[in-house]
Amino acid sequence: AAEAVKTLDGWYCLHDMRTIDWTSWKKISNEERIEAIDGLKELLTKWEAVEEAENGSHALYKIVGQKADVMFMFLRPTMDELSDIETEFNKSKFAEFLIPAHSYVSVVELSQYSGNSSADDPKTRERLYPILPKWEHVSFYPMDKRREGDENWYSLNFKERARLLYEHSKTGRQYAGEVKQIITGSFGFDDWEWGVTLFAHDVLQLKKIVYEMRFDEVSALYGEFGEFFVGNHLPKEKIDTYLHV
Ligand code: 76R
Repeated sequence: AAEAVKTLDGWYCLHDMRTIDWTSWKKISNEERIEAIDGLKELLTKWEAVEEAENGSHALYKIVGQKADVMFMFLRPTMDELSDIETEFNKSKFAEFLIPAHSYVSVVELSQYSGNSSADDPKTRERLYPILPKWEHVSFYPMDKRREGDENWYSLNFKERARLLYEHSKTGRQYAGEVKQIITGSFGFDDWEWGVTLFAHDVLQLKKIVYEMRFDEVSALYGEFGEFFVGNHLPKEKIDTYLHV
């Protein structure tokens, strides 16, 4: 059998997408809306303190299109903390106006194809425990590696997979500074094998990198993709305007 690659695993990750029930949001009084918004901002302030202490990270994006309205991305040292966040958020006033749209559970993953990096190395630590960039745009999608007939990633030998991913990384590096990617593994956690979260200042770079990578042998032969979510950053200061009705 082919040999599994060793991985380094970092913070646990929850992508939580919600649709806003604007009809009921519009029906309540201004006071109630203020209460709900204040509650949301308090949670964000609490999460900011966690991020400040480097015990996790989070980001909030407005999803474009009908798949969802907002996406929270959370990173925490344990899966328990992710469920605590989810529960606390679900109990909040603001959550009364949200309809679950989608969620994805995974863990930040670095695969060790090109030599073993030490989990203590500061550069590696930065990648395993990343403070999410609050760049203007995000694209999130899950993916698998194909396991069909002659195109079976899981029966390729280690060297061949390492070669394919090395080629892949060369495409990736051309986007240095333009696109930041966080690969999270979700084997045993969710319906796909990996989550891909891409951040960009220029939204078009998200299209360009995903398109260009389709031509990399690894994606062309072995990439299978799920639903895509694209969004724009929603900083705390803009929440009032966003939720104003
Ligand atoms: O970890 C590293 O940076 C080393 C090289 C590397 C690996 C091992 C790398 C680099 N990736 C790796 C693994 Mn990647 N990546 C994706 C997608 O849309 C698509 O076609 C694929 C989605 C993007 C956009 C992307 C970007 N990568 C992986 C894996 C795990 C495979 C496994 O373990 O079997 C997946 C699923 C995956 C998918 N990758 C890079 C990028 C970018 C931008 C880089 C360069 C990073 C840098 O060097 O700064």
